[in-house]
Amino acid sequence: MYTLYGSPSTAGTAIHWMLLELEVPFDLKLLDFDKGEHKTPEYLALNPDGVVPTLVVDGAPVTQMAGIATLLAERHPEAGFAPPPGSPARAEYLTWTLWLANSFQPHFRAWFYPHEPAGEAAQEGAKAAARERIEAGLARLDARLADRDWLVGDHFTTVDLLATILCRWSRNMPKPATAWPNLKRYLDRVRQRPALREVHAREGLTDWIDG
Ligand SMILES: N[C@@H](CCC(=O)N[C@@H](CS)C(=O)NCC(=O)O)C(=O)O
Repeated sequence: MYTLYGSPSTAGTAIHWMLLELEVPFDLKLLDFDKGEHKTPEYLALNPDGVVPTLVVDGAPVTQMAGIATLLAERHPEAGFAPPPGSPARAEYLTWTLWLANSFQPHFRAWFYPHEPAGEAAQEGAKAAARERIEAGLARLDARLADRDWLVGDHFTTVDLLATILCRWSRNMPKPATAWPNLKRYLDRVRQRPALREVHAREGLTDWIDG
């Protein structure tokens, strides 16, 4: 049994979407950031960073969006969301998963929480640097999609799920992901997936899903 701790329009949305893709039963606890529900001692015992998502799997908390998505793909191999260990696409799958989580996602954290890397006084500079790096990352994804439908292999995997959620986070930035033509084509296709549309409806998200 799964219990997901998330919050609307966050990294928790990626795992909420994944659970809907998998059509597995789960309990959902949406935390209210304004009330500090992600910083209570009870929640910090599950996720010491005080962030979402946390997925409780058979009673044990698992954290980190990319790690949870990969774990779910491995627990439900019938969905085909991760190339199995030893398969030809596995190396690319690991490379792109780790690139998204380690090299790309942190720049969004710096964009949305610029005081963390820079301190209160230097937030504008931190945002400018984060924007530059996010745009470089989006350009990298766009180039990858120039001659292929999916980031890894020949069908949708958790790499596409993670990339789509990160692209969504750029929607109110000066140059959002949809400004790149290959990414736009790709995202238009992914945005037709019923589970992504369903997670928007369930979390009350009305922007971006229709372009
Ligand atoms: N590296 C973490 C980052 C998670 C993260 O930054 N979550 C944000 C929402 S997108 C959050 O919980 N922010 C609340 C806070 O930092 O207080 C992951 O991938 O799970």
